[in-house]
Amino acid sequence: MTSTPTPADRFSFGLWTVGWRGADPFGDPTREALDPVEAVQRLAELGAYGVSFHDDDLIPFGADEADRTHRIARWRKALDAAGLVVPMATTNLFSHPVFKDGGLTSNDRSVRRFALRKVLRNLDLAAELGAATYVLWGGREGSETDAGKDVRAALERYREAMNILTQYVTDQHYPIRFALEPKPNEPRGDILLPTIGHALAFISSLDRPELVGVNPEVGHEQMAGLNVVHGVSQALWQGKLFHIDLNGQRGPRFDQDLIFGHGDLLSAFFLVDLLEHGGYHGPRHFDYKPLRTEDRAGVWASAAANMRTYLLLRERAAAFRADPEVHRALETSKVAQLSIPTLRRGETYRDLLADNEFDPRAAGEKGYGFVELSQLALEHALGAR
Ligand SMILES: [Mn+2]
Repeated sequence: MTSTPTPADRFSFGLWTVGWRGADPFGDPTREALDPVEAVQRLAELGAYGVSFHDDDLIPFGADEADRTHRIARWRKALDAAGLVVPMATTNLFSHPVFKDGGLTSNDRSVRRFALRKVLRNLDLAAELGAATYVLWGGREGSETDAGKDVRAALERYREAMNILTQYVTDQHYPIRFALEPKPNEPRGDILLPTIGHALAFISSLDRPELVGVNPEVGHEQMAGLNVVHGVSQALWQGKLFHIDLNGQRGPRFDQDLIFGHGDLLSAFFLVDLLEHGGYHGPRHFDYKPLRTEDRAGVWASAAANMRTYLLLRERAAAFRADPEVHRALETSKVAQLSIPTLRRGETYRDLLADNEFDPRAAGEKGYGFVELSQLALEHALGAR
């Protein structure tokens, strides 16, 4: 059955996802800490191929050298035994109080220097574990008051940091690329690089833009009221979709990190269709939180649910693409015509200006048939066709 995940599907999970203990701003943890070794074993059993981590997920902040070495060796052994890879790594620059005004863009210069050292150190571990992508989610890079942050200076420091990091991986010959993860707010009132578009514009200002792309998260775009399929499409079009965080969200509200598909299901359907048919070959990475109401069994059920939902939607998207009725509806809607250049080969704007064959009244009267197409998609998504 295609809804049973295998490593060929390239599903990966953050250690912090299944390891989330359910603490929120109003309540204590509802689950015991999860051993990263158990996480690896269980995820492999469920059919995942990879696991990602923040430095602090694996090595507690401030751990001594011997403890660090021991924890890495123990985890590495578990990875090898389970046959899991580490496609992506990242840095925790948000939990410790030292990062309360940000890491790479803190107003305090000594904090910025400390944050950069923390990233550089974890880059060595990422390279050692074979991670191809290094994600930067700047959750604390922002402000609550516009009086307290010179945003232009903060962006300049962000750029300085990215230039140092890309210089470092180049000098070390690490085959690592960076992916910036946009988010509009939470935990800061406003976060820098709030959307995919902001991040793409920022990347174009860097010394080595080819080493930096984006890691869009479904819920983060939807928190901003944006269409994640459009954002991811633009990232793909610009060759910048280096990684993706799949999850669910119900519109603009706090970051829900629901199971993939458990928010806007139709958007999830179109996103899977885009990833499967749009040329994305990276990991299908889930960045979600198992509901706080669940016990350990519920955690593993939620991990399995993410993968199963993706596979079901993949199957539904393939059926949509294969349906002759859909082909006819796409034709009526002229969807493929958009890929044809507006001018003919060799044609100039002079030829264009001389073209007076067009009848705008007739063209204005004709419908595009998007309703039929949209309904066909919905029926395929529901498994009704
Ligand atoms: Mn999130």
